[in-house]
Amino acid sequence: MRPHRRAWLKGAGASLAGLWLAACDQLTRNAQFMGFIGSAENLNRQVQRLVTDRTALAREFSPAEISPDFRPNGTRSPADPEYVALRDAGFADYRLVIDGLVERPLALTLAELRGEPARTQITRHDCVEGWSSIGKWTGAKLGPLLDQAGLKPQARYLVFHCADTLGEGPHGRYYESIDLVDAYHPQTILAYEMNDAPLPVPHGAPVRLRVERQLGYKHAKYVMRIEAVESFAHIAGGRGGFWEDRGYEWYAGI
Ligand SMILES: Nc1nc2c(c(=O)[nH]1)N[C@H]1C(S)=C(S)[C@@H](COP(=O)(O)O)O[C@H]1N2
Ligand SMILES: [Mo]
Repeated sequence: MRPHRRAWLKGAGASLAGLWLAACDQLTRNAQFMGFIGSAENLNRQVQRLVTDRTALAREFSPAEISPDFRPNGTRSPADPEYVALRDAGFADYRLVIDGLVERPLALTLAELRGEPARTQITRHDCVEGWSSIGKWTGAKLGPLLDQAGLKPQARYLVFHCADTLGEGPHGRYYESIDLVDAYHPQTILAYEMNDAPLPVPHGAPVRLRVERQLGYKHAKYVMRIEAVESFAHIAGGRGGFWEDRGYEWYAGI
């Protein structure tokens, strides 16, 4: 048995070494997205990136598995006057703005967004509150949109500014942020359809983010503007999102 075991161990060792080499290579290629390891959370993120492949796809499901009662959560109908006016006009005046650290800022109508490279996926949404639902999403792939806008080299995060006010005080507007690894993930889309129908208001009409390797609160609904930034420290509470400003982790990878 011993030689076999030795051979197996050698093989296992070699493939493990290969894995680490691949991971290191991955890390170096992503180096421009990472910056300095300044905090425990950053370190955590680096370790996460070493041991898992962040470009791996989230599991996709069959049409039969779609939840008949996908739960809306958080804001279900924004009362903000600007949103109400857009909604009452059937979102004809809606423009998805992509600006900040980009060469060519975009302001897309819904029709234009629907003309962009798209993807459909059936995925499971996991909320930290302890429920999950499966839904079918169609939307514009975020990566090609960013390439159209032309990210400047300093851009490290995307901030999603939403239309709804969920909390009290000066930072009550919902917002979120993701890094460029998640932004360019093939399943990251700006969804305008849910279960083959236009995205309903409770789920974020007219456009919401689907970032399938992250927990529910990262999936910004009612997206009005995507701002490319070098840092989100100056935005609202400075922690990168509405719930992050209230104590949730910025990195909510699943
Ligand atoms: N603009 C906005 N986006 C949001 C929220 C919100 O309240 N406002 N809630 C978040 C949370 S906690 C979850 S679980 C999901 C809920 O998405 P759903 O309403 O489609 O189920 O949206 C996320 N995105
Ligand atoms: Mo959530």
